[in-house]
Amino acid sequence: MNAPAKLGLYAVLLGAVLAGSVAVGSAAEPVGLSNAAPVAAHQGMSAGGGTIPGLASAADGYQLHAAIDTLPAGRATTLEFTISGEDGTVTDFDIEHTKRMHFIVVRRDLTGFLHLHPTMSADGTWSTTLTLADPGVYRAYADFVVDGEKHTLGTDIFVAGTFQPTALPAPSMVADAADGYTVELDGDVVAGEESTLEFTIRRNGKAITDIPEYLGARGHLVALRDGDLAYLHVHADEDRLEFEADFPTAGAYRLFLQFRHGDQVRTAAFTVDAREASR
Ligand SMILES: [Cu+2]
Repeated sequence: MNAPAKLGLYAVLLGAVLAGSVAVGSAAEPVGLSNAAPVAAHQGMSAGGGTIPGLASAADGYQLHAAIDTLPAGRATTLEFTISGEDGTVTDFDIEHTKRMHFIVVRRDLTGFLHLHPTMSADGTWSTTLTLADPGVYRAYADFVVDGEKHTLGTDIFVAGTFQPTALPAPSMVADAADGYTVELDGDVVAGEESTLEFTIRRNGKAITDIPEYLGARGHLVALRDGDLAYLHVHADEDRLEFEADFPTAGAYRLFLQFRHGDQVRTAAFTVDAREASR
């Protein structure tokens, strides 16, 4: 598992195969999550060009180049990367949800979730400092918008050491978000059709309604498909923690909901099992 080139090729091939199968399975149905808010504000939420977001390091004419693919365990390290397009390194990114780049890192067993906002130098080099506490193979996603179109490119990062994979937690409608915070998920998750996901935040059992904006929304949701880590990233309805989700296939997904309360960003992780639509 420590040959980046092989993994990269595997991801590209897998992406191609999945894109093909989705195209056959539901011709008009884009893979992705759409927001409950008006569609105009969330253009590009579909797969874009038929590829499933996050599975490839190059798609739709753009490519992610990470300066390093190996990080030491438990030590803050600066990671640099660039995005290239047809005319070379891209420097002109659109602002999406108050940032020009959203960078998500998660270990391939769906633990250790990080959501970072790198800074860009004039030549288009993005950099962010991160600490990956535990050894293993991580997936990093660069989530950005250029000329109004959303792109999500992925690459693997290795952290050497003894890797202890964590089994995917069983599906649950309640997640612990530490410091007495719990989040309850309400919604019927059905593959291949729009599912509404609503979250209720409680602290010490009492419902909390004063959720301030975090990056221009009440909350952010990243959904990753178990098995291949296909990526879906959405933002909440302006007023409520509610999302419209389009899970492409039946099976398990890990959801990472982020919200801010008490001047701290908190993350609640859920396993959901998208069921087959009844026919
Ligand atoms: Cu972000």
